[in-house]
Amino acid sequence: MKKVLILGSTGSIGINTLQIIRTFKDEFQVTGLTANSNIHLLKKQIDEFHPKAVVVGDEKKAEELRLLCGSSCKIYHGNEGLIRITREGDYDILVSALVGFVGLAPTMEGIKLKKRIALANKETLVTAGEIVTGLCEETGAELLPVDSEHSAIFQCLSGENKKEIERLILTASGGPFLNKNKDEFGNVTIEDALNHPNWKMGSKITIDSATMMNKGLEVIEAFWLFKLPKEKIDVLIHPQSIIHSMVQFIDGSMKAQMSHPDMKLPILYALSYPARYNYSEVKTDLGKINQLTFFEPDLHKFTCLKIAYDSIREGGTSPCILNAANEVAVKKFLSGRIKFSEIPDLIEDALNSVEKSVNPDLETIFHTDFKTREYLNKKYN
Ligand code: MN3
Repeated sequence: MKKVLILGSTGSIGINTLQIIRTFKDEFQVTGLTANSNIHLLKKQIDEFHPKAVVVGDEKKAEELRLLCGSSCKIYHGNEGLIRITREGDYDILVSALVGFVGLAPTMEGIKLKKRIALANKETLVTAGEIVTGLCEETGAELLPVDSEHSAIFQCLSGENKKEIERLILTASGGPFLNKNKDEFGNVTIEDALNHPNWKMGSKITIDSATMMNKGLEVIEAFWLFKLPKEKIDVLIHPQSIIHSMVQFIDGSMKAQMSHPDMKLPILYALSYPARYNYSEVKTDLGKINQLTFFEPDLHKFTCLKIAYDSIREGGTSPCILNAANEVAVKKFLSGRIKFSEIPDLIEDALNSVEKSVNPDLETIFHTDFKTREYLNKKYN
């Protein structure tokens, strides 16, 4: 029986992870859960899975939850609570599914303790890829990708020699605005942007899919996970989202991993690896899908993807600034303060204005993240 701690249990990845654990009750046991504000769902999860400890966003939420739960489990709160549960918690697998930069510090705690990390938090590798992968090598912690693209590449590379890889091809659905012209981007509404054609996800990542920043962040993650030169990581639009990514080898052969788009599959693989479990909930019938199409992304239209590529080329704290600026810009778009078309403008402004560092340590990364948010929040209040 593997013990599982889920950071972000009321989010989309967290809910799907619990669905998998519900199906494989004899294999996995939940020992810890965390949620930011949705304590009513967290209460239901506590009643069903009986974790030993949970974390909520702040003290007020912790008090509310104590009234609901009594003393059935330990309740911590805030960032200190996240550090405490990852440092002291009793677990084998850390499902790192918090949204945003806040996921970095608790994930590092799991790596220090040599746990298996089922990584769904993009920011961990985007902002601190060098430090995080270095620490994994040092401690022997396993980093298993939950994101469907990286899980696909990880599966395609099984049994292969890294020296024989020609290139990685991350597929992208293209999001809801694939067929819109760039000059229409100024008028798209929040509802339009939240309406993803293939994947049901949280609001931050859905907006990132609409701008294609999501794919940019994934290219940066792939660079750190698979340690290949940046030139060997390509993006291809594949609107059906059946092929989750591909690897091309030096002999010209390609491997692709396919399934109906459902996050439960990469989650299950990250939990069960190296085994595959018998699971029949998600059916893939290629006969019904009829056709798979592909085309090159338009970097002029999807400026965010181009900016992300540039930031990997620049390295250092550039991806950290990119990430923080994008988080701020998406928040401002979702609260109606800026237009969809202004998201890349804010990110470029931050990349041109916030002080950069070539070889950052963890402290510099936290400082740069803070400075980027401060800069944009002051300027675009
Ligand atoms: Mn993805």
